Amino acid sequence: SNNERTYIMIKPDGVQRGLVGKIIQRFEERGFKLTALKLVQATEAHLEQHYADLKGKGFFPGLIKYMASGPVVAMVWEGLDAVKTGRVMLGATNPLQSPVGSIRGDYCLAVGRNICHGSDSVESAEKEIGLWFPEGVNQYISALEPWIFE
Ligand code: DAT
Ligand code: MG
Repeated sequence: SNNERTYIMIKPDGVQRGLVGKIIQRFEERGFKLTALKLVQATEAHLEQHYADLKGKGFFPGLIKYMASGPVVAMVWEGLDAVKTGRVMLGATNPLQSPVGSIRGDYCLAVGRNICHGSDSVESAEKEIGLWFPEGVNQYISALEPWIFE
């Protein structure tokens, strides 16, 4: 649907490397609508909830430490097929397998420093949006909508 929502996050390395503007620009230019955004340093407990599905993996402790090491940019983007399209824009989990032109394929090299997160299904998007934005997101009409959708 035109108003599917996805949770996109710029990880601490993306913030430190000054890539916030470039990453946001890609979603804006593609035609997605920004409905929530904040810079937040998450607690380890919060990140363990976000990555609950990966608990038990060898890289889990390192992942949580890295994600808690600095502020992240938490965002909700809305638009046509936002979850799947967001993942395509991010690239593969391993940046070395990410096509040039994707965010990870253009800006990073290591799986453990892959600068961004995107929800992998509509169900996890809704769960992640609730976890990161318990206060709710913004609702507004984009003036561009009739130029982006039929
Ligand atoms: P994605 O972020 O593409 O959804 P995921 O949900 O499988 O990937 O894993 C979450 C994050 O954990 C991923 O962005 C980077 C880290 N990670 C995944 N596999 C890893 C591995 N084999 N070694 C180190 N970090 C890994
Ligand atoms: Mg994932």
